[in-house]
Amino acid sequence: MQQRGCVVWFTGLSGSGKSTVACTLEHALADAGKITALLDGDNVRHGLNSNLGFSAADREENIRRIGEVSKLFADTGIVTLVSFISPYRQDRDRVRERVGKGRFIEVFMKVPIAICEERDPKGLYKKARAGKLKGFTGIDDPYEEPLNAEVVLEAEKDGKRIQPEEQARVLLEYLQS
Ligand code: GGZ
Repeated sequence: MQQRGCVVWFTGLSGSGKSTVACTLEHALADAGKITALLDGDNVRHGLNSNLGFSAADREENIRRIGEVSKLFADTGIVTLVSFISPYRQDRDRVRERVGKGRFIEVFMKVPIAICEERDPKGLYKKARAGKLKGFTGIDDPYEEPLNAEVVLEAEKDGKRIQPEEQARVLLEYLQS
C-alpha cells in the first residue's frame, strides 16, 4: 500500500539545529521503511534557487518554490523533510495552505539566539555582529516565530541540552501517531 505523503517543515534560526534533526529523522524514517526526501540549503540554494539571495523578496520566493516542490513530493506519497530558516510567518502559512490541512507539520526549532550564536558553525553570526554580513536573520533581519507550530523543539530542558537524536525521536513518535 502506498504511504501517505506529508511535509515536515523545519523553521528556526541559523544554528538552531534544523538540518541536523531533519537528517537524523530522515535516517530513522528510512530505517522504518519510509520513502523520504530532504530539501535544505545545500541542495536547493545551490541549484533550483541559485539565483536568489537574502532580500525579503528573495526569501519569499525561496520559500514559495520550496513549498511548491515539497507539495509535489508529498502528493506522490513521499515524507518530505524541509529545512530552511523560512523567517516570515506569512510565507510559511501560504505553504501550509498549499500543502493542505493535516499534511503540513510545522516544526519550530525554538532555540535562543544566544545558543545559536555560541554554536556559530560557519562564523556567520560573528561576521554579522562585525557588520561584515548585512541582513542576517536574528541580528539585523527579522525572524517571526510560529504561533501554531505542530511541534516545538527546545534546545534545553532543566538546564540540560537536548540531543538531536532525542528531538528526532519526539518527531518520529508524532509522525507515527
Ligand atoms: C540568514 C544566511 C544569510 C543571511 C547566508 N541570513 O547556517 P546556515 O548559513 O547554513 O543557514 C543559513 C542559510 C539560510 O538560508 P535559507 O534558505 O534557509 O534562508 S531563508 O529561509 O531565509 O530564505 C546561513 C546562510 O544561508 N546565510 N546569508 N543574510 N542566513
